[in-house]
Formats: sequence, C-alpha cells, structure tokens
Amino acid sequence: MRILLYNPDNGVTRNFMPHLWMFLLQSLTPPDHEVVLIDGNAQPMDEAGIAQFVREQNIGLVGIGAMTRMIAKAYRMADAIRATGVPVVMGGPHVTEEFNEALGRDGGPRHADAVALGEADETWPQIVNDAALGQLKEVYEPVDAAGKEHKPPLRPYPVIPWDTIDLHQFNLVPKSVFPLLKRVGEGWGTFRIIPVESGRGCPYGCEFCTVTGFFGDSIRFRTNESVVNELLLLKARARKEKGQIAVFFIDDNFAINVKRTKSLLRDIIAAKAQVNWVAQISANLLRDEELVDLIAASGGKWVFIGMESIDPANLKDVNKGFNKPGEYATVLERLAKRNVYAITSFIFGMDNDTVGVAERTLSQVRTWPPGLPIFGLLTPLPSTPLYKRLEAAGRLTRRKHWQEFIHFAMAHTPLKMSIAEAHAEVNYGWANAYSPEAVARAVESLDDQPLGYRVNIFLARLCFRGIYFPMLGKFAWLKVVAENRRTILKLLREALFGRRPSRPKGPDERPAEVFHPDAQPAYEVGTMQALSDQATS
Ligand code: B12
Ligand code: SF4
Repeated sequence: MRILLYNPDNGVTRNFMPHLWMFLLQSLTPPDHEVVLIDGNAQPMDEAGIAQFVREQNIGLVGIGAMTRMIAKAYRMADAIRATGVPVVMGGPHVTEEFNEALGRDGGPRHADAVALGEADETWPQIVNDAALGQLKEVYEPVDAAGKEHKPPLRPYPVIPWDTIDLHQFNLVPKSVFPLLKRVGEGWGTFRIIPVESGRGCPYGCEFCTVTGFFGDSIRFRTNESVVNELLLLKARARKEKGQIAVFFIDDNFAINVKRTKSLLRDIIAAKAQVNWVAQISANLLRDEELVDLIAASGGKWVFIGMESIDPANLKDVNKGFNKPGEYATVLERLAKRNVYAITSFIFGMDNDTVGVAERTLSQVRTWPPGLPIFGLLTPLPSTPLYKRLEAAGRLTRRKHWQEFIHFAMAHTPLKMSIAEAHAEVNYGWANAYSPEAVARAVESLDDQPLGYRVNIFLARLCFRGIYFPMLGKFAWLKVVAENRRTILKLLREALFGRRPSRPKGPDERPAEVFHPDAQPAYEVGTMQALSDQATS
C-alpha cells in the first residue's frame, strides 16, 4: 500500500522546519508499504491538489497530523481526500484532545475515518495493518493489556534514515539563489534545520501548555548512543551534499534532567558529533555554569527560552512562577559569554497585562545581550488548564477558535485590556524588533565579516518572521523582499562584484554593544557565523 503522510500549513504563516512525526512514523511503518511525505509548509497544496495527488499516486491511506492552528486546514484537506474514497487517519495534539470533533461525533461533520490518540509510535504499525486489510477502527489508543495508558519508552528508538531520506522539499535555500549561495563560504546550496528529539515529557504543567497533558509528566529519554548516532548520520549527509545542516532538539525542556543532559552533551563531544543546534530550555535550568559550558562546546548556538512575561504576577497566574524575571539578564549574559544566544519568547494578553506591555518588555530586552525576541498572544488550547479556567469563568469569546483560524487573534478577553489592545501590543513588539531597518542594521553590523555570515543572519531573521507573520503566498514574500530590498541589493552586489574596500569606521559608526530595536550588535551575528562555521565540520 502507498501511504501519504501530510502536515498542512495553516494557510497564513510558514514553519521553517519539517515535522518530526512524519519521519518517525515513516520509520515505524511495516516494511511492505511505501510512505510518501508532504509538508504543506514546504509544498503548499489546496484541496483539489491533494485529491488529485492521492488519485494519481494511487495512495491507499492518508495520515494527517496537525497542531490546533492548522486543524481547520487539516479538516478541509481530509474532507477532500475522503471524497476520493481514500481513508484518512488523523493524529497529533489537537485531535487527541478533540477526537469527537474529528470523528463527527459532536454533531459536526466527520473529517477522519480513524484517529490516533496520544503518542502513536506503537499504534501506527497496527493502524497501517488494519488499513491494508480494510479494517480500520475509529480510535487507536496507546494502552497496555490492562487498558492502562502506555507511553513509548523511547528505548529502543527507531533509526531515521537521514542519509537516504528525500529531503528535497525541506531545503531552505530557494532554487533561484542556489548559484549565488554556492559561492558563499563552504557552500550553502542546501540548508536544512532538522528536528531531533532526545526525550519527551515535561512535569512543569504551565497553564497554557499542551505538553504536560499530552506527553505526561513522566520524562523519557533516548539513549545517548542513539542520539549521537543520529547526529553523526546528519553530519555525514551535510558533508556529502556540501550543504549546511542545523539540528533543533525539539524536547520541550532539553535540560529537564540536568545530569542526563550533561552526560549526553559530553558524549556528543567525545564522538565528535557536534552540529550546530538549537534547543528549548527553561531559564531556571540555565543557572548551571557547567551545563552552559557543555552547551557551547557541543555545538549549541541558540536556546529557546519561554520567558513569557517580565511580570511575576502574570507568571504566577499561568503556573510558571519558576521563571524569575530578575534573573533573565544574568542567564542571557551567561549564555552570551559563550557565544550562545537566546530566542526569547513572550506572551501578551495575560491577565495582569496593561496597555504598554510590549514597550515595557522591549525596554528590558534592549538591556540584555542580543537575541531573537518573539511575541505571541495567550491562547487557550483545547484541554489545557487555561482553557478549562477561562471556560469555567465564562471568559471564552470564541469557544472553538480553531475552527476558524485567525492569525494573531485572541479567543478570550484579558482582564486589564481589550482584545484589540492586546493585538496592538503584539504587533508593536514585532514591528519594533523586526522592521526592515532593524534587519538591515543586523546585517550591517557584520560588515567586518565574510558575506556568508551576513546572508545567514538575514535569512534567519526572515525565516523567523515567517513563522509568525504571513509569508506563505508569493505576494507576501514579494512584499517582504520589497521591504528589505536595500539589504538584499547590498548582499547581491557584494556576491556578484566582490567587496568594496571598507574605509575604517569611526568610533561612532561601530555597531552598538547594547541591543535596542534599531541596532543589532556584532556579537549577535557572531552566533550565526558560528552556526555556519560548524555545520559541516
Ligand atoms: C518543534 C515544535 C515547533 C516548531 C515547528 C513545528 C515543527 N516543524 O516541528 C516551531 C518552533 C516552529 C513551533 C512553533 C509553534 N508551536 Co510548536 N511545538 C514544537 C514541539 C516542541 C515539538 C513537536 C514535535 O516534533 N514533537 C515530537 C513528536 C514526535 O511528537 P508529535 O508531533 O506530537 O507526534 C506524535 C503524536 O502526536 C502522533 N502524531 C502526530 N501527528 C500524527 C499524525 C498521524 C497520522 C498519526 C497516526 C499520529 C500522529 O504520533 C507522533 C509520535 O508519537 C511541540 C511540543 C512537543 N513536544 O510535541 C510544540 C507544539 C506542537 N507547538 C505548539 C504551539 C502552540 C506552537 C505555536 C503556535 C507557538 C506560538 N504560540 O507561537 C507555534 C506555531 C507556529 C506556526 N507557524 O504554526 C503546541 C501545539 C498545541 C496544540 N494543541 O496545537 C505544542 C504541543 C507545544 C505546547 N506548548 O503546547 N513549534
Ligand atoms: S516548561 Fe515549557 S514544556 Fe514544560 S509545561 Fe511549561 S511551557 Fe510546557
């Protein structure tokens, strides 16, 4: 049987990285079936397109996975596929919580023939076998013989054949600029960010988060050896292709067990398996100097930190009181000292937020070492404690907000400002941190560095913006290109005609040492430089 695994885009924004679940389930598929992957972020498709694909490619089963914000598109695509007579099984965090919706048991239309609840590592082979026999059940649940929920131990962990998998659709370098970027540094004909997990689960239970409910508070880790071997495979592929690869350790809290993380990082270093990597680690776990030393030595370049708010009252409200805003600066400086920088994530629209929260947050961000700040709105995802609290208090304004995905739109009213004011705050945050001027200055601050480093920071900034802002359609991309045309032309000129001898800079012209929205200092870019340095080493 030919199986299609499909992850939709949300029709508005774009993820820069393929989704791990597809590769994982592909590796766990019984050997007598063939699996085709389509990630809508890389290959946008509409309903007619997917129906045609399924017919022409003789697909016998389609698996669709989606986050809540992609679910409306996922359902539309599922409907189109089912209309061709091909069965659809859906899985992932949203349908796990809302399986009655997917199966049409809540009075709405049915979108899926079957749903896989929770982690599907062990149920997927069964689903495939049942589908091949035409005997799909409606619900697959990972339970043991006694009917008790069973979490995959991740030992053993399947080998994902990164050396042979077709990764064509996941190259972040647009075809049109291949020839140009091949001339840069060691070659940037390909650049891929690959998701790797080293463990699952987080016990912290932040109120807005799906993870503790979905993966459970029992933390499970792969063996160090299995993670190291996966990195070695990826590294070999990048070397063979003369391209670049970076890894995103998608664990929710990569250092949740500091002792284990240190041991993994030591093994990575010992095996020379370093690639440039990004991981999510909560600020409280970054107090450990030795851990931060090992992060830097093992290839860590960026750490994603869910700071959420600079207001302790907000943090307490969402059960994230373990975040201490007073120590954010120290943590970031500890990282920056080792050339590791942070993607600092903030949520606006919390109950203690008032108008001006974005500027108050930015004014702190400006005093910190540089990084990539990101901004979102507090969103009640299905079945989270936040959803339940707001529902019980009658505060939800759009109970099933996912059925009509609206980009950057709240589904409840915060206590101390209006929804419109919260929207304005999030826009202010992005506009100030990612304006074409801010991007240009980030690139300019690298004037002393080779072109590759500047291309690198430029692309990182655009990709980042693209995860959260509309950049899927050609028009949206053209708009971004037009806005950043001066920077693009400057980079192109240098790629084609070489570098103009630069006159020595006066002290006033040097990039600022302190981050503010309109000035990106050189040492931020040093990180990106290191990112490109090590990718194929
Ligand atoms: C990596 C990641 C991202 C990446 C992008 C996704 C990617 N390309 O991988 C980035 C950083 C860009 C990102 C962004 C966001 N993310 Co995110 N992300 C994750 C993260 C940390 C890991 C995902 C992962 O690979 N997990 C490991 C795999 C193995 O697990 P899995 O995907 O759940 O798959 C298993 C099962 O669900 C099931 N399954 C999944 N799909 C399917 C399909 C079929 C057919 C079957 C049978 C089974 C099945 O089988 C798999 C194996 O067991 C998760 C948290 C987590 N630990 O999962 C959050 C998570 C998915 N993200 C989440 C959110 C909310 C977001 C943002 C909206 C955050 C924000 N406020 O800005 C943005 C949205 C971006 C966008 N443009 O849409 C939520 C989603 C909750 C929900 N109900 O939708 C999660 C769960 C985290 C959370 N805090 O709750 N994210
Ligand atoms: S620390 Fe991160 S992964 Fe863990 S519950 Fe909180 S937000 Fe979720």
